[in-house]
Amino acid sequence: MATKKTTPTATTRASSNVSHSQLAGTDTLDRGNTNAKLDSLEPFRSDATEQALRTNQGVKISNNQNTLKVGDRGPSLLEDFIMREKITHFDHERIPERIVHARGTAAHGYFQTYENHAALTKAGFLQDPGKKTPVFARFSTVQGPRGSGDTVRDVRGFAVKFYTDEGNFDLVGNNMPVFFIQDAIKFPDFVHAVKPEPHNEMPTGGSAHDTFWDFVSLVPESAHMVLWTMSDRAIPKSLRTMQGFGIHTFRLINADGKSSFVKFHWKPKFGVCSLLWDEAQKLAGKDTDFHRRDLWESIETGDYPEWEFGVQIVAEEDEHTFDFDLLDPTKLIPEELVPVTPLGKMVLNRNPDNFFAETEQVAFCPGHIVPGIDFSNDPLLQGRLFSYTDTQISRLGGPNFHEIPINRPVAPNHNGQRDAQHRTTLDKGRASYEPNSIDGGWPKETPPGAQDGGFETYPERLEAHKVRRRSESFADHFSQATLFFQSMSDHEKEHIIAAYSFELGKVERTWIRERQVNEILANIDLKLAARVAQNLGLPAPTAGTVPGKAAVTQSPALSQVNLLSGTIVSRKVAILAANGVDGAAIAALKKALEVEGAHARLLGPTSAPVTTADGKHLAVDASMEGMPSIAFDAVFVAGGDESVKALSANGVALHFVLEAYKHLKAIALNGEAKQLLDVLHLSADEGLLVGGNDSKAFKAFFAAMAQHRVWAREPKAKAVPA
Ligand code: HDE
Repeated sequence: MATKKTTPTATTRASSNVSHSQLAGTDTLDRGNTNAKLDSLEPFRSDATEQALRTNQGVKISNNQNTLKVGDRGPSLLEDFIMREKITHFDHERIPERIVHARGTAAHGYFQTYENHAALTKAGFLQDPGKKTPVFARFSTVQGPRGSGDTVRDVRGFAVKFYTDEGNFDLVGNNMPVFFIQDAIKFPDFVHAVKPEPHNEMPTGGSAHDTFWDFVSLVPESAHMVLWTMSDRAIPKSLRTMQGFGIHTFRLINADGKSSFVKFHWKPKFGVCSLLWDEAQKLAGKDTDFHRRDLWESIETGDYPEWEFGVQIVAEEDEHTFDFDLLDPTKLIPEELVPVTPLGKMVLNRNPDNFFAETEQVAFCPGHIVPGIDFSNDPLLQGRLFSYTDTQISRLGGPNFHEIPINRPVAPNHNGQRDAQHRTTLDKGRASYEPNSIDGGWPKETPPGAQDGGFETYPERLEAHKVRRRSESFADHFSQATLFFQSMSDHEKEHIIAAYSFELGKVERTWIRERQVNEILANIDLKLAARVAQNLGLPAPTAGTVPGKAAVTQSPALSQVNLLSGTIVSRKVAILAANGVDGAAIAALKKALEVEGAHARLLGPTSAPVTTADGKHLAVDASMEGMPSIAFDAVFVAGGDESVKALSANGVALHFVLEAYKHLKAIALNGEAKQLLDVLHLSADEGLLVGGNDSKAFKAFFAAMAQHRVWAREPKAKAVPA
């Protein structure tokens, strides 16, 4: 029997203005609810199960294989409205991709406040700990087009739409807490410089080219952010192991009208960690969808990505107590000065049904705020408030993009805005203006109030001249870059030096390389400048060019070394096996991993099952070539004499282990597999372990995995080919 299933016309009609509103406050935010339940609450989710194939006008189609022709071999007829409708629609299936952040992936979930934060803000979604607010979060790279690789060196967008009862709140942030420029008017210049060069449209998805380094070496305000993008933060291990930041200073306003300045933060439950550069480059080719796939699969397997949402709070009267300006988006507030106050958590637990309708059509805007939240005068934020709505008009084809299902607010949205392209709402009544005396005066304004009031802007007092100038308080471009560099661990510093050397090595014009080293890096850190200069064959600068930096201390909160989760939950282990493998060792490891919440994949020389030493057949998940070591966090080579002999003579298997070694991953050589140390000329270390199937061996293996990488191995691993 057919379940629900509306006809296409009924779907269109039902989709006006009901949307997610019925979703809020229901338990559909928890996974486990059937799709049927979601379908009935969100009638725009169309399910064709047991439905006839029809035209867009609802006519049943009897033959979808052939065009209407004059005889079997004759010309086609213009009369064929079925073929014309189908081809016309197809011809227009693409919309412009986002000008930046085109490559993205997204998921549904919910936000839940830990407690009532009424003292800080009157925003409704931060009041009731029993309430779950639906969210849709989209993560993206910035530079590359829609089809570009996930693991390129780039900033990641971190945009969250909260469907609150008081309207949509969009927190459109990044995975880094600062930005390249201080004023919105420079954004087109910056983006033109970082995008592929105009003559040959290269490179795709990367900043290692002349125009980018030309611009940033001429614009010292970019120094801090460029340092972040040369750090491991620009090659995150997964989207769920990234921090997120609102970047700009915002305001939170409570019911008494008291305002506090805040910086928004997302802290991931799975810890913060990154890929290695070699791994990232290989993944960009071997699995272009690496991050997208991880997000999707972690939700499907129930390892729900989760972040703690928090704020750094600065009292209104403390606005000028820092040695930088709170309005300057190239500065962060060190967490050691102002700790992050946790407010609630976000859990992503449902994948989209349709990439285009949801991930592609979602339209974020920093200007989408709700009562209890307000902007600061950050000149970058102020420009963004204009840009996002403007861009949707060409990207989504008109000013009615808020009616696209994924963009519809939970709250009702009646007003006098009418017509325009793609209007789907059928507004009743005759008055599309306010005030009116025809429709009873509706819809009417709501005066501001403690709760449920109309939006009221914080009445900040301003008195100034109209000027086209940069504030003097924005002038120090290097202190925080130095703070960031000096807060890195040794291996993080090495990665930064290597990244600058790689990128600048691709720059063709020597004067751009020199300017970056002498006028930017030398002002950040002379050792950094000297090492990069050496790698580029340039003389090392002996002094910076800019005096007057703030006293720099350390900020341990900036180093990823201090941000691991400490567990191996959701980590992936490759088990290498061939015929004759010790089946008991595999079973014991799988069981132990399950207890820890980690996952195992059995890989064989081919996709054919392997036979254990005691004659059992084990299905493999993939061949070692099909799922390379870069797709895993750790490797377990199972014992068994015959199996280990076969693997020792198999170039793909040996490369698999060597590559994992080079990428500083935990490797356990079980039983006879310890022979691989000799075969590969490696020696055991704190993460290259030799052992049996006992809990002691597993414990050591898991402890090494929880460290994410065996950093002590890094200098040695450099000599290993892979
Ligand atoms: Fe954006 N940015 N941006 N941006 N941005 C866009 O909006 C813009 C900036 C960010 O997943 C565009 O819908 C200007 C900072 C994210 O759909 C566009 C300026 C931050 C996303 C736009 C900035 C961001 C965008 C392109 C300087 C971090 C993807 C398509 C004043 C706080 C959202 C679109 C998604 C997307 C403009 C700077 C984050 C053109 C003018 C700073 C996460 O409107």
